[in-house]
Amino acid sequence: MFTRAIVRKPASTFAEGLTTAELGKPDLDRAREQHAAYAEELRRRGLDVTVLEADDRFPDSTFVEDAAVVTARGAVIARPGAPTRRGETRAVAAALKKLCEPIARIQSPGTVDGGDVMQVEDQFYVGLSARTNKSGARQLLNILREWGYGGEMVPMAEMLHLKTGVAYLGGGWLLLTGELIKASAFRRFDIIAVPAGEAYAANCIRVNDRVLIPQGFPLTRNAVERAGFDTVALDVSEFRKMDGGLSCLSLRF
Ligand code: CIR
Repeated sequence: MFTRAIVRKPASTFAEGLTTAELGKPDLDRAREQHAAYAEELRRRGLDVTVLEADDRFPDSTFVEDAAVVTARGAVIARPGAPTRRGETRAVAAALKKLCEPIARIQSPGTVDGGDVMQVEDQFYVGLSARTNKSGARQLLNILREWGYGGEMVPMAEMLHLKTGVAYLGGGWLLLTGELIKASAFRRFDIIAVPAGEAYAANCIRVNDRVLIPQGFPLTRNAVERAGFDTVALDVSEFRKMDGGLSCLSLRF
């Protein structure tokens, strides 16, 4: 069960962030509305939500998940792979200091984006993406090992982040798409393969009694419900335009 979340309001410079999506420019007012609805849904799931103020110096800072890895036994401040995102960690670290301990940090030359890190019970999977390098992954796994967690690296070639293509739903179920369907790390799980054309819906989050799923992906939603999960669909269209999704928008712990 999660009891807390941290989110950060979209910056007014949001549209200047990094993206490969080619879905057009995001509408800032809509993004703000979607963000408020997202935070409200987390509250409805029982979480105490800390809302950090926007910081216009960092267009991608609403994707707060990338700035840290938070566990029940401590938090690790990440070192984002994109240089334009490094400064985002300061405000997130300050917020985490009030909420958890111990706090560890990824050091140069290591890079880790939190979006590359998936927890499954006491095990962590760390994607080796263009953002997370081996040094960062090794540092992270060493810290987590000291806290009693296991973990492994997952090689990746195509996706932005590990959690772009995989979500742990609970009960041994993974939602998977693309290159990760074949990953040896995930063979022991029950798999829901995201149907063709709905790859974006692989970025879901299980929050206590519900799986939050992006709006507009009925095949995936049905598949998740058939596996026995209750779902809630949320509109995150403006975040999708900036390569972000449901998991990226919060730290949950
Ligand atoms: C970026 O490219 O870094 C942002 N525009 C999107 C980050 C999405 N975060 C995530 O998947 N955890």
